[in-house]
Amino acid sequence: MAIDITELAARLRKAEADRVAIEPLTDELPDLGVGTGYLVQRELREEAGPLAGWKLGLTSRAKQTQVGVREPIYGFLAAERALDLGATLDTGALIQPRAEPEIAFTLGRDLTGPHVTATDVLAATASLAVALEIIDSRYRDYRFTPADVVADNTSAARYLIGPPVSAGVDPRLAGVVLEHNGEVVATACGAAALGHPAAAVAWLVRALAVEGDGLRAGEVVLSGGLTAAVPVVPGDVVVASVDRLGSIELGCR
Ligand code: OOG
Ligand code: MG
Repeated sequence: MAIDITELAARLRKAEADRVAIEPLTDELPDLGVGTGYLVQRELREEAGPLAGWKLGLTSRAKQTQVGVREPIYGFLAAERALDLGATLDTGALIQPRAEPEIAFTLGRDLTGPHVTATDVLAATASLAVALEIIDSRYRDYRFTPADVVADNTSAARYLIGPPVSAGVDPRLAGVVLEHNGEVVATACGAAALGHPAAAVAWLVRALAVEGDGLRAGEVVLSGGLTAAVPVVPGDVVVASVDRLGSIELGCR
C-alpha cells in the first residue's frame, strides 16, 4: 500500500484538535519505518508556525522503559505551545497529559555538523534551565512503535522553561527531583539523558545534520525526560527541581 504522508499528518492533527486518541498508524501500516515517521513529523512542522526549537525524546532508561521504545528520537517545539511561568495547564485541551522533568539548553550560537560532541554543545550554550515538558500522545494509552511516536512529533504538547542560568553549570551530575501533589515521585540526575544532557543535544545536532539542518542561536532544546512521566489531572501540582538550576511549579486545571 502506498503511504500518504499528508493523510497521516492530517490524522494526527485531527486527533489533537478533537482531543480524541487514535490507534497507532502501524496497526494499519505495519511496515511504516522511522524515516517515514520523520516525513510525517516534518509535514506537521511546516504547519506549526514559528518554532522555538527542538526536543529530544526517550533519552533516559526511565522514559524508554515507560513506553517500551528503546531509541532516542527528536521532535520540534512550536513557539505557541510554550507555557508562561506561573500559568496553569488546561488539561481539558489535551487528551492524556503527562509531565516530565527536563534540562533545557538555549543556544548562544549556531551549531551544525555530523561530528558535534557534548563539549561542542556546552561551548555553544548560552544558558541552561530546569523545564517541565507536558507530553500528550495522540495514540490511545501511549501505545506506539518508534515510527508512530516520531510521526506524532514525539508526543509534544506543552512546555514550561524555568529562569535561564548562564552556562558554567555542568548538568551531568545535577540532581533532579520530580514532585506530584507534594510527594516525591521520582529522582534522577542529568546523566540519565544519554550519559550527559549535552550528549543528548549533540546526538540531535548529528541527527539534524543528516537532514541538512542544525541548531540556530536562540533556539531552545529540551534534552529529554529524566524520569518516567507522571499523568496529570485537574487540581494537580507538579514541581521539577534541578540542582543549581532551581525549581519550577505547574498547577493543572
Ligand atoms: C514520547 C515522548 C518522549 C521524552 O522526553 O522522553 C519525550 C512519550 O513518552 O510519549 O518527550
Ligand atoms: Mg520530553
